[in-house]
Amino acid sequence: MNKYLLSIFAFIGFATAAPVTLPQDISFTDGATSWTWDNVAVSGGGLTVEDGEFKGLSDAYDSHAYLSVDGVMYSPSVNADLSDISVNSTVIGKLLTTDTVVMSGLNVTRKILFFNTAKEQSAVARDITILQNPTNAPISIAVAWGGNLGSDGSTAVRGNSNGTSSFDVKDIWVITSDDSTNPSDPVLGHVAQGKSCVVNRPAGSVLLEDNAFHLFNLTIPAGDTLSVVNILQMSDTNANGISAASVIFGSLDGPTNAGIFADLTDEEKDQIVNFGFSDCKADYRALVTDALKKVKKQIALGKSGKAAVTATNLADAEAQKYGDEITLRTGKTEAVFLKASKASVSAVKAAAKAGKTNSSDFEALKTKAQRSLNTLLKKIVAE
Ligand SMILES: [Ca+2]
Ligand SMILES: [Ca+2]
Ligand SMILES: [Ca+2]
Repeated sequence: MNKYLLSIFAFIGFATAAPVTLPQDISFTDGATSWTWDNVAVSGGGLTVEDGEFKGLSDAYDSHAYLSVDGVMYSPSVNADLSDISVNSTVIGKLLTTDTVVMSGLNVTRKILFFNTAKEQSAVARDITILQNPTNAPISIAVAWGGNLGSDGSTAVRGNSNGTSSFDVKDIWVITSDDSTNPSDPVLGHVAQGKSCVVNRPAGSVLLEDNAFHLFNLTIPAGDTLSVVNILQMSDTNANGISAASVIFGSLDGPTNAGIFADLTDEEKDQIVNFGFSDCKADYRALVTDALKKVKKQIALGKSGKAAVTATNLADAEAQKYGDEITLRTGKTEAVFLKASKASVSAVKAAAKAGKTNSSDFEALKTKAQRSLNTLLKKIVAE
Protein backbone atom coordinates (compact mmCIF):
# COMPACT_ATOMS: atom_id res chain seq x y z
CA MET A 1 0.00 0.00 0.00
CA ASN A 2 1.49 3.34 -0.96
CA LYS A 3 1.84 6.35 1.30
CA TYR A 4 -1.06 8.20 -0.36
CA LEU A 5 -3.50 5.34 0.24
CA LEU A 6 -2.27 4.97 3.81
CA SER A 7 -2.95 8.63 4.50
CA ILE A 8 -6.48 8.30 3.10
CA PHE A 9 -7.19 5.26 5.25
CA ALA A 10 -5.82 7.05 8.29
CA PHE A 11 -8.35 9.85 8.00
CA ILE A 12 -11.56 8.29 6.75
CA GLY A 13 -13.95 6.81 9.28
CA PHE A 14 -14.04 3.04 9.64
CA ALA A 15 -16.77 0.75 10.80
CA THR A 16 -16.99 -2.99 11.30
CA ALA A 17 -20.30 -4.58 10.32
CA ALA A 18 -22.53 -5.22 13.34
CA PRO A 19 -26.03 -6.46 12.48
CA VAL A 20 -28.76 -5.61 15.00
CA THR A 21 -32.53 -5.93 15.17
CA LEU A 22 -34.50 -2.76 15.93
CA PRO A 23 -35.60 -1.40 18.36
CA GLN A 24 -32.33 -0.46 20.07
CA ASP A 25 -31.53 1.79 23.04
CA ILE A 26 -28.28 3.60 22.30
CA SER A 27 -26.57 4.78 25.49
CA PHE A 28 -23.36 6.68 26.21
CA THR A 29 -21.43 8.00 29.20
CA ASP A 30 -18.84 10.75 28.85
CA GLY A 31 -17.37 11.69 32.24
CA ALA A 32 -20.29 12.74 34.46
CA THR A 33 -22.70 12.98 31.52
CA SER A 34 -24.89 10.03 30.48
CA TRP A 35 -27.56 9.90 27.84
CA THR A 36 -29.69 7.46 25.83
CA TRP A 37 -31.42 7.60 22.47
CA ASP A 38 -34.36 5.40 23.51
CA ASN A 39 -36.13 2.95 21.27
CA VAL A 40 -34.61 3.70 17.90
CA ALA A 41 -37.26 1.71 16.11
CA VAL A 42 -39.41 1.01 13.09
CA SER A 43 -42.68 2.05 14.66
CA GLY A 44 -45.71 4.18 13.87
CA GLY A 45 -45.14 3.64 10.13
CA GLY A 46 -41.45 4.45 9.85
CA LEU A 47 -37.95 4.68 11.30
CA THR A 48 -38.02 6.84 14.42
CA VAL A 49 -36.08 7.89 17.51
CA GLU A 50 -38.96 7.31 19.92
CA ASP A 51 -37.50 8.98 22.99
CA GLY A 52 -34.38 10.27 24.70
CA GLU A 53 -32.82 10.81 28.14
CA PHE A 54 -30.08 13.25 29.03
CA LYS A 55 -28.41 13.75 32.42
CA GLY A 56 -31.35 12.37 34.37
CA LEU A 57 -34.00 14.21 32.32
CA SER A 58 -36.29 11.91 30.32
CA ASP A 59 -39.06 12.16 27.69
CA ALA A 60 -37.11 14.06 25.03
CA TYR A 61 -39.33 12.82 22.20
CA ASP A 62 -42.69 11.20 21.55
CA SER A 63 -41.49 9.55 18.29
CA HIS A 64 -39.35 11.96 16.31
CA ALA A 65 -37.00 11.90 13.31
CA TYR A 66 -39.45 10.32 10.87
CA LEU A 67 -38.67 10.83 7.20
CA SER A 68 -41.06 10.93 4.29
CA VAL A 69 -40.50 11.29 0.55
CA ASP A 70 -43.45 12.70 -1.41
CA GLY A 71 -45.67 11.96 1.59
CA VAL A 72 -44.64 8.28 1.90
CA MET A 73 -42.89 7.29 5.12
CA TYR A 74 -39.38 5.78 4.98
CA SER A 75 -39.98 2.38 6.55
CA PRO A 76 -37.02 -0.01 6.46
CA SER A 77 -36.94 -3.55 7.85
CA VAL A 78 -35.97 -4.04 11.50
CA ASN A 79 -32.69 -5.61 10.35
CA ALA A 80 -30.13 -2.82 10.59
CA ASP A 81 -26.45 -2.30 11.22
CA LEU A 82 -25.16 -0.52 14.32
CA SER A 83 -21.38 -0.20 14.17
CA ASP A 84 -18.73 1.59 16.14
CA ILE A 85 -17.21 4.15 13.84
CA SER A 86 -13.65 5.41 14.19
CA VAL A 87 -11.69 8.36 12.90
CA ASN A 88 -7.90 8.23 13.28
CA SER A 89 -8.32 5.00 15.33
CA THR A 90 -10.59 6.72 17.87
CA VAL A 91 -14.19 5.55 18.15
CA ILE A 92 -16.43 8.63 17.70
CA GLY A 93 -19.84 6.99 17.98
CA LYS A 94 -22.28 4.39 16.73
CA LEU A 95 -23.52 4.53 13.15
CA LEU A 96 -26.97 3.10 12.46
CA THR A 97 -27.48 2.13 8.80
CA THR A 98 -30.94 1.03 7.69
CA ASP A 99 -32.22 -0.55 4.46
CA THR A 100 -32.12 1.11 1.10
CA VAL A 101 -35.78 1.61 0.16
CA VAL A 102 -37.01 2.59 -3.34
CA MET A 103 -39.08 5.78 -3.00
CA SER A 104 -40.28 7.99 -5.88
CA GLY A 105 -37.79 6.17 -8.12
CA LEU A 106 -34.84 6.89 -5.79
CA ASN A 107 -32.75 4.51 -3.68
CA VAL A 108 -33.16 6.01 -0.20
CA THR A 109 -30.86 5.05 2.72
CA ARG A 110 -30.58 6.52 6.20
CA LYS A 111 -27.42 6.62 8.29
CA ILE A 112 -27.67 8.06 11.80
CA LEU A 113 -24.43 8.70 13.67
CA PHE A 114 -24.88 8.90 17.45
CA PHE A 115 -21.77 10.63 18.81
CA ASN A 116 -20.21 9.12 21.94
CA THR A 117 -18.86 12.35 23.46
CA ALA A 118 -20.89 15.19 24.97
CA LYS A 119 -20.20 17.91 22.42
CA GLU A 120 -20.26 21.30 24.17
CA GLN A 121 -22.02 19.45 27.07
CA SER A 122 -24.77 18.18 24.74
CA ALA A 123 -25.68 14.87 23.09
CA VAL A 124 -25.65 15.10 19.30
CA ALA A 125 -26.80 12.75 16.54
CA ARG A 126 -26.35 13.38 12.81
CA ASP A 127 -28.96 11.87 10.51
CA ILE A 128 -28.01 11.62 6.82
CA THR A 129 -30.62 10.65 4.25
CA ILE A 130 -28.93 9.49 1.06
CA LEU A 131 -30.94 9.90 -2.14
CA GLN A 132 -29.54 8.05 -5.15
CA ASN A 133 -31.15 8.47 -8.57
CA PRO A 134 -30.52 5.30 -10.63
CA THR A 135 -32.49 6.60 -13.64
CA ASN A 136 -31.41 8.66 -16.64
CA ALA A 137 -33.74 11.54 -15.84
CA PRO A 138 -33.76 14.05 -12.97
CA ILE A 139 -36.22 13.33 -10.14
CA SER A 140 -37.83 16.11 -8.08
CA ILE A 141 -39.12 15.22 -4.63
CA ALA A 142 -40.42 16.72 -1.40
CA VAL A 143 -38.70 15.42 1.73
CA ALA A 144 -40.17 15.93 5.20
CA TRP A 145 -38.25 15.15 8.41
CA GLY A 146 -39.50 15.46 11.97
CA GLY A 147 -42.02 14.24 14.53
CA ASN A 148 -43.33 14.87 18.02
CA LEU A 149 -41.51 16.24 21.07
CA GLY A 150 -41.85 15.13 24.69
CA SER A 151 -42.26 18.73 25.84
CA ASP A 152 -45.93 18.51 24.77
CA GLY A 153 -48.20 21.52 25.39
CA SER A 154 -45.42 23.47 27.16
CA THR A 155 -43.15 23.46 24.07
CA ALA A 156 -41.68 26.87 23.28
CA VAL A 157 -38.64 28.30 21.52
CA ARG A 158 -35.97 29.24 24.10
CA GLY A 159 -33.42 30.60 21.63
CA ASN A 160 -32.42 30.53 17.99
CA SER A 161 -29.68 31.60 15.63
CA ASN A 162 -31.27 34.94 14.80
CA GLY A 163 -32.09 35.89 18.39
CA THR A 164 -35.87 35.68 18.03
CA SER A 165 -38.53 33.19 19.12
CA SER A 166 -39.24 31.99 15.59
CA PHE A 167 -38.96 28.44 14.28
CA ASP A 168 -38.73 28.90 10.53
CA VAL A 169 -36.53 28.56 7.44
CA LYS A 170 -34.39 31.53 8.50
CA ASP A 171 -33.14 29.67 11.58
CA ILE A 172 -29.85 27.80 11.37
CA TRP A 173 -30.58 26.34 14.82
CA VAL A 174 -33.49 26.48 17.28
CA ILE A 175 -33.65 25.39 20.93
CA THR A 176 -36.98 24.28 22.40
CA SER A 177 -37.97 23.06 25.87
CA ASP A 178 -40.93 22.77 28.22
CA ASP A 179 -39.90 25.53 30.64
CA SER A 180 -38.16 28.90 30.45
CA THR A 181 -36.13 28.31 33.64
CA ASN A 182 -36.21 24.66 34.78
CA PRO A 183 -37.07 22.28 31.92
CA SER A 184 -38.20 18.84 33.12
CA ASP A 185 -37.63 17.12 29.75
CA PRO A 186 -34.30 17.32 27.89
CA VAL A 187 -33.75 20.64 26.10
CA LEU A 188 -33.77 20.01 22.33
CA GLY A 189 -31.77 21.43 19.47
CA HIS A 190 -33.21 21.50 15.92
CA VAL A 191 -30.74 22.03 13.07
CA ALA A 192 -31.66 21.50 9.41
CA GLN A 193 -29.13 23.70 7.62
CA GLY A 194 -25.60 25.02 7.78
CA LYS A 195 -24.67 28.68 8.16
CA SER A 196 -23.35 29.31 4.64
CA CYS A 197 -22.31 27.77 1.32
CA VAL A 198 -25.56 25.80 1.25
CA VAL A 199 -27.10 24.52 -1.99
CA ASN A 200 -30.61 23.67 -0.71
CA ARG A 201 -32.03 25.31 2.38
CA PRO A 202 -35.28 23.96 3.86
CA ALA A 203 -38.38 25.07 1.98
CA GLY A 204 -40.27 25.03 5.27
CA SER A 205 -39.54 24.67 8.99
CA VAL A 206 -42.53 24.47 11.31
CA LEU A 207 -43.21 24.00 15.00
CA LEU A 208 -46.88 23.26 15.44
CA GLU A 209 -47.52 22.81 19.18
CA ASP A 210 -45.05 19.97 19.95
CA ASN A 211 -44.62 18.79 16.33
CA ALA A 212 -41.39 19.90 14.64
CA PHE A 213 -40.82 19.43 10.91
CA HIS A 214 -38.38 20.50 8.22
CA LEU A 215 -39.33 20.27 4.56
CA PHE A 216 -36.99 20.19 1.56
CA ASN A 217 -37.74 20.42 -2.15
CA LEU A 218 -34.95 18.69 -4.04
CA THR A 219 -34.08 17.68 -7.58
CA ILE A 220 -31.64 14.79 -7.88
CA PRO A 221 -29.95 14.86 -11.32
CA ALA A 222 -29.91 11.69 -13.47
CA GLY A 223 -27.51 9.10 -12.06
CA ASP A 224 -26.53 11.39 -9.19
CA THR A 225 -26.54 11.07 -5.39
CA LEU A 226 -27.50 13.88 -2.99
CA SER A 227 -28.01 13.79 0.76
CA VAL A 228 -29.85 15.77 3.43
CA VAL A 229 -28.57 16.15 7.00
CA ASN A 230 -30.74 16.67 10.09
CA ILE A 231 -29.29 17.10 13.57
CA LEU A 232 -30.70 15.95 16.92
CA GLN A 233 -29.36 17.62 20.07
CA MET A 234 -30.22 17.05 23.74
CA SER A 235 -29.01 19.31 26.59
CA ASP A 236 -29.84 19.78 30.27
CA THR A 237 -30.56 23.52 30.41
CA ASN A 238 -31.78 26.14 27.96
CA ALA A 239 -28.50 28.04 28.33
CA ASN A 240 -26.38 24.95 27.62
CA GLY A 241 -28.56 24.05 24.62
CA ILE A 242 -28.23 27.54 23.20
CA SER A 243 -24.48 27.74 23.75
CA ALA A 244 -23.84 24.27 22.26
CA ALA A 245 -25.94 24.96 19.14
CA SER A 246 -24.34 28.35 18.72
CA VAL A 247 -20.76 27.01 18.97
CA ILE A 248 -21.32 23.90 16.85
CA PHE A 249 -23.74 25.18 14.21
CA GLY A 250 -23.46 28.97 14.30
CA SER A 251 -20.65 29.28 11.76
CA LEU A 252 -19.51 27.70 8.51
CA ASP A 253 -16.61 25.86 10.16
CA GLY A 254 -18.36 25.10 13.49
CA PRO A 255 -19.60 21.61 12.50
CA THR A 256 -16.20 20.67 11.06
CA ASN A 257 -14.41 21.90 14.20
CA ALA A 258 -16.79 19.86 16.34
CA GLY A 259 -16.15 16.73 14.25
CA ILE A 260 -19.74 16.47 13.02
CA PHE A 261 -18.59 15.36 9.54
CA ALA A 262 -15.19 13.88 10.48
CA ASP A 263 -16.03 10.36 9.29
CA LEU A 264 -17.16 11.37 5.79
CA THR A 265 -15.15 11.29 2.58
CA ASP A 266 -14.92 14.44 0.43
CA GLU A 267 -17.35 12.80 -1.99
CA GLU A 268 -19.90 12.18 0.79
CA LYS A 269 -19.54 15.78 1.99
CA ASP A 270 -20.04 17.07 -1.57
CA GLN A 271 -23.35 15.20 -1.73
CA ILE A 272 -24.80 17.07 1.29
CA VAL A 273 -27.12 19.80 0.03
CA ASN A 274 -27.99 21.60 3.27
CA PHE A 275 -24.55 22.09 4.89
CA GLY A 276 -21.50 23.81 3.40
CA PHE A 277 -17.78 23.36 3.94
CA SER A 278 -14.91 25.83 3.94
CA ASP A 279 -13.63 24.67 0.52
CA CYS A 280 -16.69 26.37 -1.00
CA LYS A 281 -14.76 29.64 -0.74
CA ALA A 282 -12.39 28.36 -3.43
CA ASP A 283 -15.42 27.53 -5.60
CA TYR A 284 -16.73 31.06 -5.23
CA ARG A 285 -13.35 32.54 -6.03
CA ALA A 286 -13.21 30.47 -9.24
CA LEU A 287 -16.74 31.50 -10.20
CA VAL A 288 -16.12 35.18 -9.66
CA THR A 289 -12.74 35.07 -11.44
CA ASP A 290 -14.34 33.36 -14.41
CA ALA A 291 -17.20 35.86 -14.49
CA LEU A 292 -14.81 38.78 -14.25
CA LYS A 293 -12.95 37.46 -17.28
CA LYS A 294 -16.21 37.42 -19.22
CA VAL A 295 -17.12 40.94 -18.15
CA LYS A 296 -13.66 42.09 -19.28
CA LYS A 297 -14.19 40.34 -22.60
CA GLN A 298 -17.51 42.11 -22.98
CA ILE A 299 -15.88 45.44 -22.25
CA ALA A 300 -13.09 44.74 -24.73
CA LEU A 301 -15.63 43.80 -27.41
CA GLY A 302 -17.62 46.92 -26.57
CA LYS A 303 -14.59 49.00 -27.43
CA SER A 304 -14.91 48.00 -31.06
CA GLY A 305 -18.45 49.34 -31.33
CA LYS A 306 -22.12 48.49 -31.25
CA ALA A 307 -21.93 45.59 -33.74
CA ALA A 308 -19.35 43.79 -31.64
CA VAL A 309 -21.39 44.22 -28.46
CA THR A 310 -24.48 42.75 -30.12
CA ALA A 311 -22.43 39.79 -31.30
CA THR A 312 -20.83 39.05 -27.96
CA ASN A 313 -21.58 35.74 -26.28
CA LEU A 314 -22.00 37.23 -22.81
CA ALA A 315 -25.76 37.38 -22.85
CA ASP A 316 -27.86 38.49 -19.90
CA ALA A 317 -28.73 34.79 -19.57
CA GLU A 318 -25.12 34.04 -18.72
CA ALA A 319 -24.97 36.74 -16.09
CA GLN A 320 -28.22 35.28 -14.77
CA LYS A 321 -26.59 31.85 -14.54
CA TYR A 322 -23.74 33.11 -12.35
CA GLY A 323 -26.11 35.14 -10.24
CA ASP A 324 -28.36 32.12 -9.73
CA GLU A 325 -25.49 29.84 -8.85
CA ILE A 326 -24.15 32.16 -6.18
CA THR A 327 -27.62 32.86 -4.83
CA LEU A 328 -28.23 29.12 -4.63
CA ARG A 329 -24.99 28.40 -2.80
CA THR A 330 -25.22 31.20 -0.28
CA GLY A 331 -28.97 31.18 0.10
CA LYS A 332 -28.92 34.94 -0.38
CA THR A 333 -32.25 36.37 -1.36
CA GLU A 334 -30.57 39.19 -3.21
CA ALA A 335 -28.49 38.21 -6.21
CA VAL A 336 -25.73 40.73 -5.60
CA PHE A 337 -23.59 39.18 -8.23
CA LEU A 338 -26.31 39.17 -10.83
CA LYS A 339 -26.83 42.88 -10.29
CA ALA A 340 -23.13 43.65 -10.58
CA SER A 341 -22.58 41.62 -13.69
CA LYS A 342 -25.82 42.62 -15.41
CA ALA A 343 -25.17 46.28 -14.66
CA SER A 344 -21.74 46.03 -16.30
CA VAL A 345 -23.15 44.43 -19.42
CA SER A 346 -25.96 46.97 -19.68
CA ALA A 347 -23.58 49.86 -19.18
CA VAL A 348 -21.31 48.61 -21.94
CA LYS A 349 -24.23 48.11 -24.29
CA ALA A 350 -25.62 51.56 -23.52
CA ALA A 351 -22.24 53.18 -24.05
CA ALA A 352 -21.80 51.39 -27.37
CA LYS A 353 -25.28 52.43 -28.51
CA ALA A 354 -24.52 56.03 -27.65
CA GLY A 355 -21.42 55.76 -29.79
CA LYS A 356 -19.15 56.21 -26.79
CA THR A 357 -16.46 53.82 -27.76
CA ASN A 358 -13.42 55.80 -26.76
CA SER A 359 -11.05 54.04 -24.48
CA SER A 360 -11.51 56.20 -21.34
CA ASP A 361 -15.26 55.36 -21.20
CA PHE A 362 -14.51 51.68 -21.27
CA GLU A 363 -11.66 51.88 -18.80
CA ALA A 364 -14.08 53.55 -16.38
CA LEU A 365 -16.65 50.80 -16.93
CA LYS A 366 -14.05 48.09 -16.47
CA THR A 367 -12.94 49.60 -13.16
CA LYS A 368 -16.54 49.83 -12.00
CA ALA A 369 -17.27 46.19 -12.92
CA GLN A 370 -14.09 44.97 -11.26
CA ARG A 371 -14.90 46.88 -8.09
CA SER A 372 -18.42 45.39 -7.89
CA LEU A 373 -17.11 41.88 -8.37
CA ASN A 374 -14.29 42.27 -5.86
CA THR A 375 -16.73 43.64 -3.28
CA LEU A 376 -18.93 40.64 -3.86
CA LEU A 377 -16.05 38.21 -3.55
CA LYS A 378 -15.00 39.73 -0.22
CA LYS A 379 -18.58 39.54 1.05
CA ILE A 380 -18.88 35.87 0.13
CA VAL A 381 -15.51 34.81 1.54
CA ALA A 382 -16.20 36.68 4.78
CA GLU A 383 -19.45 34.75 5.42
CA1 LIG B 1 -41.63 10.43 25.20
CA1 LIG C 1 -42.93 15.60 28.81
CA1 LIG D 1 -45.57 15.19 22.74
